[in-house]
Amino acid sequence: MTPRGNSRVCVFAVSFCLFSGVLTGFSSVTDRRQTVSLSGKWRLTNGNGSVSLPAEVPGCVHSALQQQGYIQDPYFRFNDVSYRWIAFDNWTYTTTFTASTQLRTKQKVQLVFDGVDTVATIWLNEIIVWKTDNMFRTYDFSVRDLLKDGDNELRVSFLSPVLYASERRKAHSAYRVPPECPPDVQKGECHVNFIRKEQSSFSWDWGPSFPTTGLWKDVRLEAFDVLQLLQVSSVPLYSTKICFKSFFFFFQSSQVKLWWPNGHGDQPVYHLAVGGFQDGFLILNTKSKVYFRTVELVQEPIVASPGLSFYFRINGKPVFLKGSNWIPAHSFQDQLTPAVLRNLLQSAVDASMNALRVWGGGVYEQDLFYSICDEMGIMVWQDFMFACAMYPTEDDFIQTVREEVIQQVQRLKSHPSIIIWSGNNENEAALATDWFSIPVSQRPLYLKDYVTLYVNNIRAIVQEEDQSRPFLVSSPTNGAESEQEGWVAANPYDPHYGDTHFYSYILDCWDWRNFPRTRFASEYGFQSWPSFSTLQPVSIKEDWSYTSNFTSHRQHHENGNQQMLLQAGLHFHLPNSTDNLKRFTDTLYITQVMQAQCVKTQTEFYRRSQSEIIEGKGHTMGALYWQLNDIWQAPSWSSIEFGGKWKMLHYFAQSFFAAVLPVGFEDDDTLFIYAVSDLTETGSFVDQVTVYSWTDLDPVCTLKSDPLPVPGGSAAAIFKQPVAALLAGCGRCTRLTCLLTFHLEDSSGQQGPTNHHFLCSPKDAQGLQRPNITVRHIVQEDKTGYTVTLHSASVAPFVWLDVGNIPGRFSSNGFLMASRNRTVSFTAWRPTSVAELSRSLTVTSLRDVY
Ligand code: BMA
Repeated sequence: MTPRGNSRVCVFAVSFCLFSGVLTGFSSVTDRRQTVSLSGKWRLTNGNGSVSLPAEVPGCVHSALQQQGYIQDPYFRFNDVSYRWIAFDNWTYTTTFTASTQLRTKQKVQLVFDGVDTVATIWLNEIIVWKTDNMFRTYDFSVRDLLKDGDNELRVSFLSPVLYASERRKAHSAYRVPPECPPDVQKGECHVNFIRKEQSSFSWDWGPSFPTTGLWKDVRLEAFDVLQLLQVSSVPLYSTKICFKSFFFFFQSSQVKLWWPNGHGDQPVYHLAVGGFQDGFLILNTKSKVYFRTVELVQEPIVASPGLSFYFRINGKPVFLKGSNWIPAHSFQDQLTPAVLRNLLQSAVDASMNALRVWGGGVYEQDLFYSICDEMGIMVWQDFMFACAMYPTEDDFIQTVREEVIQQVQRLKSHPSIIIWSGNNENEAALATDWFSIPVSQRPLYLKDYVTLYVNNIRAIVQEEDQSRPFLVSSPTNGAESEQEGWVAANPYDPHYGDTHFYSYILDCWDWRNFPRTRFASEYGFQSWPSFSTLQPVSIKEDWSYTSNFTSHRQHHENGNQQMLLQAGLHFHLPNSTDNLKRFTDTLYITQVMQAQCVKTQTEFYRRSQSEIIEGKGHTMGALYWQLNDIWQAPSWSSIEFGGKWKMLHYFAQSFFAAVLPVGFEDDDTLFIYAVSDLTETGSFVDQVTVYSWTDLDPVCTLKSDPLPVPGGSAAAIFKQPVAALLAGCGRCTRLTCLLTFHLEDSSGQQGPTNHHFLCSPKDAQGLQRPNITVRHIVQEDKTGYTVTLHSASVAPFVWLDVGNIPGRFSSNGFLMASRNRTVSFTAWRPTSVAELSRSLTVTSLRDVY
């Protein structure tokens, strides 16, 4: 698959099914096919008819109830629990429509549901046309003979997803399929693994329980006559089939421009036109976007290391994956707007990310998500939707999963952004490390179910449908080694193989020795709280303390709130204001400082480990922290709050994912600085270290390394000096009184961000003072752009600018201020003014919270 010389590369975006509504890429159909949208206003009634209201399709029951004023904002305070009843009721959607004579004279009339959530019976004119059981499938039925003159009635009766899951559990009496229920702290529903539905909708450790019901995607009628396809672009191609599985076109690689991940090149697009004729008439004219690239997952022996490598080669070039994990961006998918989606993905790119993992407990994202990733060069690691559980393997369950997988692979495989399919989230690890206390005697049973579902079915289908990208059975996994061990490795977290997930909230996150030197870090992270302006709309005054019922209600991870303070307390004084509100907002701040610094340390460790093998471990080629986005306003591992506001971590990611990055750390009291480069070419870098005293904004001394050639796609030590010697050479410095900043330079000046290294915990720093940061001025630069100039009297770590609920982002934030003046820009996402910004702006630094 590697395109060298004149080798061939495959075309993407040419697999499609003309009339099933699954035309991939962007299409504009100007054929004689007639489409009648049945989306829009429907009628919604509950089980006993006591509630009846208009409801939007696409939509869900919760959204309809809220829009019609039956319920408040489900995210407000404790409403997730108050509105639990909604998911226990059965609900029916009804609409009437007319089907013209002209429509009914077509050879075929299909009723198409792009998404039914989840267990429903569909009636057309009092005749059952189908029963559905899978939110991740489209359903279409031939209905021409059921349509009549005048009004036609379409009715979709849903069963409660919670009761259905529980019934399925009861029916599966032979052995349990754990976990039976989520932990109490999640306040969720049980047996979600028995229903093909967003697994996190029954609650997760970062999300509420809102088991939705509804027609969550479009509904329509499609009427058409049989088509003969005569020509595809300029390539003559004859077929009498209506529906194609895949076309493959082959080009010389030199003929096409390749699609590259963000930071490695452009994402050139080609347009494919398909025309169809019948009886001399043009009856079909569709357009699709086409991109070209290759992907390989390289698992091969490494010198001086047991195990196998694990990295991606894109268009023949090894690429370090930098990014995060994506979860559903809303409990009610119908409320997720294209603008929000685009903004989140833009935020990923703005933080120099080149990859996201669509995590297996959510949903296969909508087409727009992948199209934007294509455009922006975001590589997608696509899980199938199974997470943190065992799953049943009855025939009907397997059948519906098979259809789901076929449809999803066919829908998505034309996107170059998707570089890998993965069978599930953590289910190999759950089995291998016995999360669910399965008796040894029953283990073979569960292993058999595991292999049946992910290997014999999902993997087999993917291999048939899409040979263009790799498939992994699970994440984390030992990959090829797991396969050798019968698909479930003894230790799927083995750093010598595959990818790992690693979490520790107790170990000191400032000590890189606590992190596994893995081949590929696909999950790691720390929690923080969102900012006050995000919490305020869903809470009231009595909620605004770290010990309130609200604060503990929103925390779905056992001991999460305490863990954050314990971790923060290792290096920072905790907020102690006597003003309750200030103590609360300061505490939100300190959790964000902790999270940003922890994830920074861990990510930098992974990036600097890419070229080394130490004690048999290393060659790390991916860092995807957990998690990019939020589903509601609550504490979580995210770097972006619900609503799009960047946490401090996201601002840090801008730097720690930069293409050129200096990384500082200590080993045995020796300071090392590594130059990490994602550039294509070798760069010659010098490292400059500046030593500051906590008391003074004038540097104590500066040091420079010798120039070092650093090949593109590598990390190398550029500076090394025992800390004692460095401080001695610097005069009046000790570990407690001084800190370091450093950056890389080449002949054209500074390359990459300025980084910092603390020589002690800031809580022990001598001379750290309240910096009395003042806002010198705010200036409007253009329609949405403003600059804010700050003045500080002394060194100030973690300087945080917050403009409350004015949406937008700063050019940098949470920074170390080691200069008297600093100007940052602010890009507003809605119209604002200097006056509004001045009123809203607060500036907090570490020394301001205690
Ligand atoms: C992981 C994920 C999620 C979870 C996260 C934080 O392992 O796969 O299941 O939300 O950890 O606990």
